[in-house]
Amino acid sequence: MVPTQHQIQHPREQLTRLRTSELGAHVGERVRVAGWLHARRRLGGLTFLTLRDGWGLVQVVAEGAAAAALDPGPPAESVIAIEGVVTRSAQAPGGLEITAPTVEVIAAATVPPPVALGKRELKAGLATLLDTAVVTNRHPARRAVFRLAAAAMAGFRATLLERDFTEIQTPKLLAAATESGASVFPVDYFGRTAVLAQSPQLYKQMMVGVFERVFEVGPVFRAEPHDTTRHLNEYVSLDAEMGFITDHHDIMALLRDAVAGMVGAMRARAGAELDLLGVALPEVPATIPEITFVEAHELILARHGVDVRGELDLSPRDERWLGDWAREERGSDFLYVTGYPTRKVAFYAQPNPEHPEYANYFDLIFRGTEMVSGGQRRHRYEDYLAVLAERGLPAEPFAAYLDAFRYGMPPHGGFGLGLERFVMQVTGLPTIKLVSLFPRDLHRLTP
Ligand code: AMO
Repeated sequence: MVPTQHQIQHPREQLTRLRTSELGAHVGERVRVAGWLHARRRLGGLTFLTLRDGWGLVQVVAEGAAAAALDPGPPAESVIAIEGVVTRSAQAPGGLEITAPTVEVIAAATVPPPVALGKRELKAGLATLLDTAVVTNRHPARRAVFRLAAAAMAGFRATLLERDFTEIQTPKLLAAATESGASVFPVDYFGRTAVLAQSPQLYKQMMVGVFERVFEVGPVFRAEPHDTTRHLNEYVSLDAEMGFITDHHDIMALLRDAVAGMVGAMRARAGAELDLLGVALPEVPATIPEITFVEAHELILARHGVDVRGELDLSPRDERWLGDWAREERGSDFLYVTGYPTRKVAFYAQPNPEHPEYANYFDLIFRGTEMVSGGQRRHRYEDYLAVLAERGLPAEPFAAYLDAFRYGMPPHGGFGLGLERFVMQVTGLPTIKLVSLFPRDLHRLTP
């Protein structure tokens, strides 16, 4: 068996490194911890250090000569190891501290961090936070956001694996756009122009022909030149696609379970992070309320006196209003809007057989912001040829995709969920840029 990091014995040391999260079981023992020098302060003859590792923080108290030796001591963020006695202390954060310490500097920081990380709150403007993300992502409040995202991905995977979906990875370098020609990043591909995938859409559909049920967690790229609080130029898309469905309601039921799995995993795997951020998780109703696109327009007229009938989409303001209505009238943070105009949705969307001007398509609005799009797809070859011709789109770039339908595909559908949108809405952060480790936006290609 491969030993985990904390089981590896340091050759020169007698003590095994413990994680800060393990200290509660070692009160009264001499232990070794290692991590980053998070904060330091002097009080009377005492020096208090805070050590941060991948799991948490622990306070270290030195007195006498040991305290003097730490003045000034290594700079903040230096990597240090400490050996000392785990002691109960009502005043210490977490109720424990390490006393009688010896301090070993493993790697000294060469410059002070650009923003003081030792404070409870990170005091810096958005641009500074993002430009120095290599360091600011170390702060417990920033790290907590990314742990929540990781828990959400784990919950998504677990829910789909339980339902016998197969995880796939589809190509990100493509010959043509998958969503719309307007917002692709071109890439030089050995002298030809390739584009970065805007979604795994066409490939996840093809893979229904192989596995019936597939999902993917991966990056997608949108060249939208807007600087908004809800758009990134690279984001993580959680995609699923399933064969042999009756209509989009099968996909909406699946998505409901996936979101419940994501919320459940956040609670189970990131409880400390939720507490640290003061986040209240949403309840996912057993059945998420649904309103049709046409009803949504009527509702907006009745409640707000604004006539948006005839519009082909919902604006961010409309989504906000619908989110308020769902909370107030249905007690739900989530709302399905179904039946978007066929003219507006992608060519692969299946029209409603009874009202072909509306598609078997939906958006999921979460706390007033679109978080997911999905629906039933067309599955007959001749329907694709017809819709491409109708929209004046050439069939040639879609040749491989169309082959899937030529060789037989069942009724199917799926969805794409934006991970960062979801985590932004859960945490209530003011911009999606704070939910991406290293956001790619109009101005930022580094760090
Ligand atoms: P759509 O383009 O609506 O659908 O995207 C689905 C979800 O992805 C997120 N999203 C974004 N997040 C951050 N920055 C962006 N620029 C951005 N654009 C989209 C949103 C959105 O709801 N192929 C279809 C899905 C499907 O039908 O299966 C698609 O990509 O949360």
